[in-house]
Amino acid sequence: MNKIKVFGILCFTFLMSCAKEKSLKEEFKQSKKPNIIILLADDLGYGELGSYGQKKIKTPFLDNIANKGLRFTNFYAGTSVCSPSRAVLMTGLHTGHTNIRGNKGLTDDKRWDRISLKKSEITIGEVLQKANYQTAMIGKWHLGLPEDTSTWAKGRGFDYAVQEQWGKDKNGKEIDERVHWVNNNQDAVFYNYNNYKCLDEFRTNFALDFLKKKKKNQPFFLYMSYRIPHAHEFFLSKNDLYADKMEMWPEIERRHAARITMWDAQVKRLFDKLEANGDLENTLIIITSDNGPHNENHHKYQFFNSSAGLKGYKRDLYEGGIRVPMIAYWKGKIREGKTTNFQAAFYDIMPTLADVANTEIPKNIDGMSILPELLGKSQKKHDFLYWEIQEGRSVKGFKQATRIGKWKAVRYQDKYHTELYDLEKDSYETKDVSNQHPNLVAKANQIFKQESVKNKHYPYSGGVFKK
Ligand SMILES: [Ca+2]
Repeated sequence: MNKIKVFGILCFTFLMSCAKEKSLKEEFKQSKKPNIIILLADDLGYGELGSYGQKKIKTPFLDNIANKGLRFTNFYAGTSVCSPSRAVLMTGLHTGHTNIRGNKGLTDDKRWDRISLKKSEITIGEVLQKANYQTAMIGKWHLGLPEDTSTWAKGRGFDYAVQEQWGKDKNGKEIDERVHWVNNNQDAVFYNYNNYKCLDEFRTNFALDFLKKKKKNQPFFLYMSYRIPHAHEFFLSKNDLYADKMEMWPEIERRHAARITMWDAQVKRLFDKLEANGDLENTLIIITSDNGPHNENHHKYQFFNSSAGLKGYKRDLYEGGIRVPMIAYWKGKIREGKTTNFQAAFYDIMPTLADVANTEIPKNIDGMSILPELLGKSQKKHDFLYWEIQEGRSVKGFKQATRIGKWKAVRYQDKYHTELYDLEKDSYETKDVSNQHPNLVAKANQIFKQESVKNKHYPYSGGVFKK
């Protein structure tokens, strides 16, 4: 074949792929802009929903939604704890590029404390606000500083924001996490747990109020950030869910199961409201979790097999720490009742939502739109996925991982060793095969060096390798 012919074929293939891309965009341009909702659980493990194999904890409504939506089996959080994972979700950057890489980092005045999103990091809220969406964020934000309201959700792209603060401020003053701040500190509402089944009922009330008051002729984006099943819900009213198990299960485990089941009911309330408003048909809903199951406050993640057998839990970069449930629901639009093993991560959500809103995707992010995958169309794949985390102020707390197709490499820096697993043969990461595949290990190490950009708040970012 001569060069001209080859060039002609290449041009034709390129034009055809452009036409395909265009038709997808045209399809969305023509219809009314869809509403978008993210329902984010906090520390919900890969195995904690009935649709992901959970046998003891009941999640009937979400199981029903999974049956009518698209269920991902290789979907990953941003990393394995709250703040950095949520930073990834909001910005479309992976943790080698985000400003937040741990729940705490080194502040400018050398304390080990909270770090906020940088103003130059564009959030999903800002993207969708610019695309004429009404935006709302309710619940746990975890990306700002208590003393600087410009870093709160209201200042980062959300027209309506109800958020908690917790822990201590920079002067060491304890903050009551039951207080929910409305639109920065314009108002504050106290969560009196005696009046609600759980914190997520209290939060859902704000969401229902937003859905009631929003403008009808403008699309909306609701980022609903729940509490369950995080260990931190100390203020829980008495409930008799799973009362028949009181003799068999430790009380902490009964409460754990009860909270997940109560959350399921809160999600139902939200769906019912959407249906009553006539919004359900035109709303994309993403249901997922910010990291793997926790093992805190005397709760044992093995009790309900919360990671579905995957290795590790919250704070680990083994699969149990980062692989999370992800259900996408969009009545009549996306593939229904299907499961996909497509590999994607939190950083794909922002570009996907920008695509759904038919607006420009911010440049220089790590994610890509997975809208074609949702619609069952031809989808580009990632060459690899990347995660890092800084836990505590020492080199031991710096961890990195990458997934390259079926391979998974994990590097816990104090070991100076890169482990390698074949997830197709060994989904529970039991057999380190790094010795047999030096080239793959070298490739993973190259990813670890190149993807972790140095950051002054995280002293070990940029990789820790022996000289
Ligand atoms: Ca979390």
